[in-house]
Amino acid sequence: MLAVAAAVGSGHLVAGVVSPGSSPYLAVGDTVIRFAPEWLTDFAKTTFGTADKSVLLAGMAVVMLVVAAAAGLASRRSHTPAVVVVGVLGVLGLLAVATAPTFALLDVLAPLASLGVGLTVFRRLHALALRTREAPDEPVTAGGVSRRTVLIGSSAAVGVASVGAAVGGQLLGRGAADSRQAVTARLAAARLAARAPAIPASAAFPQLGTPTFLTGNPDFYRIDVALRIPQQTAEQWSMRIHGMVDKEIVLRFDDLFARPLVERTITMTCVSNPVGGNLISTANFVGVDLRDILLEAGVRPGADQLFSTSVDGFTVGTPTSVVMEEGRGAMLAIGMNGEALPPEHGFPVRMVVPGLYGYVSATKWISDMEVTTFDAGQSYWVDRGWAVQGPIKTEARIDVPNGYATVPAGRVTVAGIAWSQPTGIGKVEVRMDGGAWQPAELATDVSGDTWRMWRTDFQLAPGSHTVQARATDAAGRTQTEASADVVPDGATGWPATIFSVA
Ligand SMILES: Nc1nc2c(c(=O)[nH]1)N[C@H]1C(S)=C(S)[C@@H](COP(=O)(O)O)O[C@H]1N2
Ligand SMILES: [Mo]
Repeated sequence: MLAVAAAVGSGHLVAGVVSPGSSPYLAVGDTVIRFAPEWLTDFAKTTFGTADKSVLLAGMAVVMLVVAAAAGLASRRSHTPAVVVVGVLGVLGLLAVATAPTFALLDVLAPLASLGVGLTVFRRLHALALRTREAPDEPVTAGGVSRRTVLIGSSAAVGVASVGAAVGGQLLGRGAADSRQAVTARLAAARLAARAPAIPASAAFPQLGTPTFLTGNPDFYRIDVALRIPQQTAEQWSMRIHGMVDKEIVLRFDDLFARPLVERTITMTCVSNPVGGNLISTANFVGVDLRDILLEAGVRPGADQLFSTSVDGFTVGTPTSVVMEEGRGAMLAIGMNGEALPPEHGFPVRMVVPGLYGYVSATKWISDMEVTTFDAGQSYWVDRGWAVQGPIKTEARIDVPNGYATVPAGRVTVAGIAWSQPTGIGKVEVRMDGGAWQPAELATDVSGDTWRMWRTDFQLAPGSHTVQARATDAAGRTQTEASADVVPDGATGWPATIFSVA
């Protein structure tokens, strides 16, 4: 039991230093919640309310102590049963951390520390206990302290250190989480200069198997090269705008709140999204207009690149002309779907520019912006061979039927999404087995900056079928049939799905 406590405590401590979300104990709890059946999470919510997570964590502690006690009793002679149990618990912690949606590479440190400490503490205490059982009163120090006293003292020390480590980890990791909670409360109380219009129910039909219009924060696609999720507080945040400007500006978090806060519904897309891929999501972002801030700074002529840097060192080069376009809606965002930005999506501040792929526009954990030229420096992904300009390409995706699904003969619904930010979708056409293109029914339009759902029906006989789709933007430009890989500037081609009718 002491070994398990030491494992949990040390993991929590290391996580507090590296990244609080990587605490193996908390990660296992989150994993249980993620994979729990809906009836169980509903039951927990109605029974325990907001204490549901604490109840789960306490329950986990009880289960672990019972398992540890049993393993201890089974290890009165050989250390094997307990080593296996501590090892399995440690590996579960590691798996929970590694599969978390918030995982970043250095997150492995906490569960590895946990595993190492758990095994070491067990082996040491177990060996000491075995020797004590043979000769409890044998003096082991010059002062005549008995082996039994050493065992009791060591056990007490491990117990105290475990609790201390857990508390320490909790205190160390609290800053950013508390700050984020405060920002969420502040956003809820803030009077926005402009709210995003409510999403009409007719803008989506998730019951068909297409996405909900707004993507929940935990489901929002995530792409970054961060080794750990930066743990900055809003109070620590600042961003300097400098370079080819008339006047340098240093923004602090409160300065953002002092400006008009606007809410915009924006579909973000990753350049690495293959045809048919899911690196695309939609959220209501709250933030300030980046164009207005740059107008105040006074961008000098010729400065065609906004070179932004994240606290993790990642860099992004955004075309100045796009950000300065009137009505484009480029923003420094602080809110996402009614809360502060989640840590993994850039808390406290990120950039969002409608119509540009994320790698040239969506700097998370932003900390600096140099107004410069494209000739003067290359951003992270441009340096690695990706295109300098990253406008989002018009694409359609088929969501139903699933590839290789078998559906009943008769009327078959084909449905999906299409996007062409910031222009918007004007038409989606679908064809079956190379036949004539037929227009799909489009869901209610929300904005050119967002995706648009589409659906249509076909009368189908049994056999194998191939359905294709193509989107046309609101300006009448149809997506190209030419299929291209994601490198260097985004995938193209008509999506196709092969399925069976039985
Ligand atoms: N700091 C930082 N910001 C980043 C990235 C990154 O690796 N690090 N990736 C970019 C890429 S490629 C994309 S597609 C978007 C993804 O944002 P999301 O993870 O919030 O969906 O963030 C962009 N901003
Ligand atoms: Mo991306």
